[in-house]
Order: sequence, then C-alpha cells, then structure tokens
Amino acid sequence: MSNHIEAKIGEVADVVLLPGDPLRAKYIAEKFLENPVCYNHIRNMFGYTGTYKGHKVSIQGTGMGIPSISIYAHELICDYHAKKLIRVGTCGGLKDDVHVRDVVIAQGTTTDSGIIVRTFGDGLHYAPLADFELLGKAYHHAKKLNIPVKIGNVYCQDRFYDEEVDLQKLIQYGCLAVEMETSALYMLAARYNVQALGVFTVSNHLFTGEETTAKEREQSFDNMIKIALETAID
Ligand code: GMP
Repeated sequence: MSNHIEAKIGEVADVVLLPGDPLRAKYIAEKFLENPVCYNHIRNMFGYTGTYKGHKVSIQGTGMGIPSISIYAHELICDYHAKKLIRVGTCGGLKDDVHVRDVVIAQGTTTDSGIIVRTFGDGLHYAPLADFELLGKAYHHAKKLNIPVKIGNVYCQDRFYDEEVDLQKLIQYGCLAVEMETSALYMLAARYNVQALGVFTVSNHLFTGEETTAKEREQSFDNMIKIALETAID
C-alpha cells in the first residue's frame, strides 16, 4: 500500500509498462496479458498484473506530465520494488522523416522541466538517458518483429500548449519527437538504480499535419506494446 497505489506488496511485478492513459492500461492488460487482475482503482489510475508468455508483468497508468508520472514511478520503484519500467505512450512528430504511426524510442531526452534545475541548480543540465541494456533489447526485438523504429533524442516538455519554445531549433539539433513524461522517468530510474525506457507511437505530427485512422493507430500502438513486452521479459 502506498499513497496513490492500493496494491499489496507482491501484487505488482518487477517489470511494469507505463501508459499515460489508464484506459490504455486496461486495453493492454486485457489484450496482451493472461489472467490480468486490476490492483489499483485510486483516482481511476488503473494498474493490472498478469502474465505474458509465463512472466509476471504489470501495466500501470501514469497520467499526463512529469508531476503525475513522477508519483507513480516513485511509488512503483520505492514501495513496490519495480526494477524495469517501460513507458509506452504517444508522442508528436517533430522531424519531417518521423511519420505518424512510427515507433520512436527515446535514447535520451531534452527537457525544459524545472525538475532538472531544482535537482542540480542553475547552470548544470543533467541528461536523462535510457537504460542501455533495455534500449539494445528493444532495438533487437523491433528488428526481429520487423517493426521499424527511430531512436534518438526526444523533447520532453512541461507545457502541452507552449507558445515560446523554439521547436525548429530542437529539430535542427536532432530531436525526433515531443512528449511529456520520459525525462522524469529516466531521472528517477537513475536515482534509484533501476532500468527505464520510453517507447512511443507517433500519434500526430506538429508540422506535416499527417492524419491517421483509428484502425491504423491501434495497429501501431499494438506494435509498440509488442516491442515493450518482449523487452520487458527478455
Ligand atoms: O496529449 C498529451 C499527452 O500525449 C502527453 O502525455 C504526451 O506525452 C503525449 N503527446 C502525444 N502527442 C503530443 C504532442 O504533440 N505534444 C505533447 N506535448 N505531448 C504529446
């Protein structure tokens, strides 16, 4: 039992997939896990544990943004002793060779979030990085599953509606996509010496206006989940 998760110790697996949307946690658990059991209802931030190919796996919703994912990641790591945390979310495409429905993996993140400044003080810009072992495994499983992935720097922003940020500059410096949680996940994982990875599907593109149907979105979402689950149990 912790502040925002009501599971008993032992009800959450060592490996946890983290979608932002709690209804996606339900979708993933019901579609991909055997015998999923819902262990959390607090704030409707559903969490499930079941098995995938015989391995115990949990799926926990995190909500949107760094403050929200920080609460769930902290409690999973510190109270439930989770060892591998894989965010499975959506992102907005930035570079023009990143397309809607692509799978993107954050090798590292760039952020405007106050968490960096507050943790290290002015002038020191910590670089939140993916766990290299998980990153390598995810790349390997994507290849094996024949799912193309783009791996690189992902911009993790605090404000969804941001009129000030210079996105063109971020693109010039190689940022592939934008989302809102992964810097905090990588930082917390580093702090507590556990493994973390962020895998996303591109749900929208900030410049090309590409669109996608619900069916196509589901297909690319499922591709991302397959990569994450194979990586989680490897
Ligand atoms: O809609 C916002 C949520 O989806 C956040 O949890 C983000 O991680 C993710 N997301 C998907 N597309 C975008 C986008 O274009 N911009 C931002 N800031 N977040 C996005």
